[in-house]
This record gives sequence, C-alpha cells and structure tokens, in this order.
Amino acid sequence: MPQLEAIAELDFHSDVYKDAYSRINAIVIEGEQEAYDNYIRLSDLLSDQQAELINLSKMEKRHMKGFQACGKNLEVTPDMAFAQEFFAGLHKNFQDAAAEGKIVTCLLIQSLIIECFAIAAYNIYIPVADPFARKITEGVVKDEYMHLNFGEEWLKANFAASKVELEAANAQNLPLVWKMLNQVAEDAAVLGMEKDALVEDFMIAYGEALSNIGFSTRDIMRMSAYGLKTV
Ligand code: PL3
Ligand code: FE2
Ligand code: FE2
Repeated sequence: MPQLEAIAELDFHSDVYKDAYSRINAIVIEGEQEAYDNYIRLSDLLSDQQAELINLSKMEKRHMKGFQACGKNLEVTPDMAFAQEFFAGLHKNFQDAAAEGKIVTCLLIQSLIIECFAIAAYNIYIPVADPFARKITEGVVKDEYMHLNFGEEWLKANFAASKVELEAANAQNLPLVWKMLNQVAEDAAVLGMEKDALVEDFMIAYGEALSNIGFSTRDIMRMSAYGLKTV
C-alpha cells in the first residue's frame, strides 16, 4: 500500500516537499492559465458557442487563482519558467492548429488531453494533499469533468467529419503526454502521487472520452496507448 505509506511520511513543510511543489504547483498554475487562453481562442473559432466557452474560460481563471493560493499557503514560489517549458509542445501544437482553423485538433488537445491529464492528476492528488489544497482541488476537479464533457459532446455531434483529424491529432499529441508524465513523475512521487496511478487514471478518462465520442474499443486501445511504448 504505497499510497498509505506515502501519506504517513508526507511533511508539507519539508524542503524536499516544497522543492517538488514549486514545480508541480507551477505546472498546474500554467496549465490552468493555458486552458483559460485556449477556451478564449476556441470561443472565437466556435462563435455559436461563444458564451459557453467564455464561461469555461472563467472557470479556468478561478482554478489558476486557487492553485496560486495553494502555493502561497505552503510558502512556495512556483517555478513558472519550468512550467512554460513543460507545456511548450502542447502549446505550440494548439497555436498552430488554431491558426489553421483546426477546431477538432484544438478540442482534442484542450478538452480531451489536457482535461483528462488534469482529472487524473487532481484525483490522485486529493487524498495526499494538504487540507487547504485538498479543498481547492476537490472543487476544481468537478469543473474539469464539465470541460471534458464539452469536448466530448461537440466531437460526438461531429464524429464522422472529425474522425480522421482526431486520429492525426491523437498521434501528434499523445506522445507529448507520456513525455510530460515522465518529466513530472519524480516530483509527483515526492507529493505521494505514483506514476503508474497517473498513467492508469489518464488512460481510463481518455479511453472513456473516446468511447463517448464514438470510437470503437479497437480504436480506443490503439489510440490511447499511442507513443506509450517509446517513453
Ligand atoms: C485544465 O483545466 C487544467 C490543466 C492542468 C494540467 C495539469 C497537469 C498536471 C500534471 C502534474 C501532476 C500533479 C498534480 C498535482 C496537483 C496540485
Ligand atoms: Fe481547470
Ligand atoms: Fe479545465
């Protein structure tokens, strides 16, 4: 029961914990900021759902502020330069897709990949978080399911026309997720979060999303493990 041992050993005020937290906290702050930017961008691209997307973007801004408060509460300064570098690959792919008007790719990156990554990470963080951060994260994760649902619903309604682009966007972006997970694994472990659990929860959330959109089990197996063996 490694998770339980980890809980017993966690010292939220130790230098080791705070050092790891300075990067993980920055990652979630940057992730929420980028999610804000991405939903604003999507609100231009999907003008008929503008109001809803702006609403989602506002939630992301609130999440960002919540996680900033978590860092402050532990007297940790988030390493934002590290976090920007961490998101650089997904950031560039989203920007390029948006510039080409590729809504399907944008939705796959933000509403499926990033939201599933957040859902997996936050659910695993909640039981090992300090009490202040736990409360904040519990509130945030509920919203992330709504964001995932937005992407699922849109892609489901446009499945036939989106399928080819979704497969290509998956192949382009999923390897980046495994790379990001590897980069964060050591720091996450210091916070009591296990890499295997993160991978597992991500695959479950992402696989369920692909299924809801309309992909077959065979497609889901192939797509959700894409690039996993090479990391
Ligand atoms: C979308 O609404 C938010 C995007 C955030 C992405 C988060 C990725 C998290 C990976 C780091 C794992 C540790 C999580 C710990 C939580 C404080
Ligand atoms: Fe969020
Ligand atoms: Fe979100």
